[in-house]
Amino acid sequence: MSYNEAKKKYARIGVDTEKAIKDLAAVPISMHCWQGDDVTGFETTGGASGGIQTTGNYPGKARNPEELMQDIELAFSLIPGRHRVNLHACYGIHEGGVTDRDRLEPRNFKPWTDWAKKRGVKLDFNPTFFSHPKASDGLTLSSPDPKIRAFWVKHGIACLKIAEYFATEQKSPCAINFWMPDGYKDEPSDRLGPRRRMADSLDKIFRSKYDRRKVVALLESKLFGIGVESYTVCSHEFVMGYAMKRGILGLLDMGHFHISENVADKISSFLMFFGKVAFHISRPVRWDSDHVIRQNDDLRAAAQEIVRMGPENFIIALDYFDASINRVAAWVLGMRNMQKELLKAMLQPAAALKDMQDRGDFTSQLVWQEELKNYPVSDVWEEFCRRAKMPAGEEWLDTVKRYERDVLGKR
Ligand code: RNT
Ligand code: ZN
Repeated sequence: MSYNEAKKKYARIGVDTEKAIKDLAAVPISMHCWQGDDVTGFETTGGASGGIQTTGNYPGKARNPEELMQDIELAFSLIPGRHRVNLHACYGIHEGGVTDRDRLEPRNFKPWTDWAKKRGVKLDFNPTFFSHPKASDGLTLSSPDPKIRAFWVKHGIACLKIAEYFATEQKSPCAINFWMPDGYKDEPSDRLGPRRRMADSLDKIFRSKYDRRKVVALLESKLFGIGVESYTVCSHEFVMGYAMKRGILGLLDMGHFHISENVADKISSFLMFFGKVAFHISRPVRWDSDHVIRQNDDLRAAAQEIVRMGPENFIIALDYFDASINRVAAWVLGMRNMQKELLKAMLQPAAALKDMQDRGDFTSQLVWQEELKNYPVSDVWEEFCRRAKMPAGEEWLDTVKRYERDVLGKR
């Protein structure tokens, strides 16, 4: 079917494909720099630690800022639309010795802002509370040791300043996400103490001077991690309560809940009480494995909620790290999958479906939900890509393969 036929078919059910194409082009997705090098960063050569883990050793990973920037550029050349890059504090760029996390400064990120300006991308940020000797027992802001807490409080404050610097440089807000791995492997004897210490440390960080119009602070919850199977300080309830009370935003990561929980169902409640929802789009397979996102039911459900509630009310960031496949392909595939699911949701007759629900016509609702799955989404996607001058189908992989041969393979 051609785009024009698809357009007519959608028009018959009250869906405007032109509007969908325009709307999709306006949704920025924050692409996580850490897929490019298995969450290694530029401080040490060790890999990620602290409840997260990459598996695989596919050749060609980025070893320095130049390589990472080059790989991101290639990925962006195959992804329609204007997107953002999400940096972690461990991706600071150091000259003449590594500046420790508590003393990081905007200057450690100047090459990133220079690069971002040149490429026309905006940056988001994350403090890094893991892969560090002072987090080797998995405790940071909730540690019983006041010196350890003080160190990480300084890190949090330093990162707020860096996020503010990004916002100033890019003349638009920067989202900064706080995720702390803190927790215990086995049943703790005190669940309250660590949570009190965590809240107190976070208070110290968020009471520091930063411009709340420029910096959008997020707090990410988690159910468990490797080595912290029994207790995670920043659980969902802790995050909901803290964020609500202190006027910051909670962040939902799709891999941080019980595997049978429907994360998409949480969105509407978050939106009601926070006004905005921040998301880490990920894919857990049996555990928080951070696989590359696929066009599966979970992603479909999340994208539908995002579209129904207005993408402008969301901070959409990807969070996965697969080291067993080409890392640039992992980015491109995940970003395009997110966009495809958003497009599918934008091509639904939302008002009609809602009306079926309200009328109690669940037969029609079920039939329509299924029939819509076979509507010609791909023709609209192809048109979207054609207008953005981007490859519409799997031919993008040829470019990545060529890059693998000519660039990644020589690393
Ligand atoms: C870990 C969290 C966190 C990290 C990134 C690297 O479980 O999901 O968001 O993946 O900060
Ligand atoms: Zn996450």
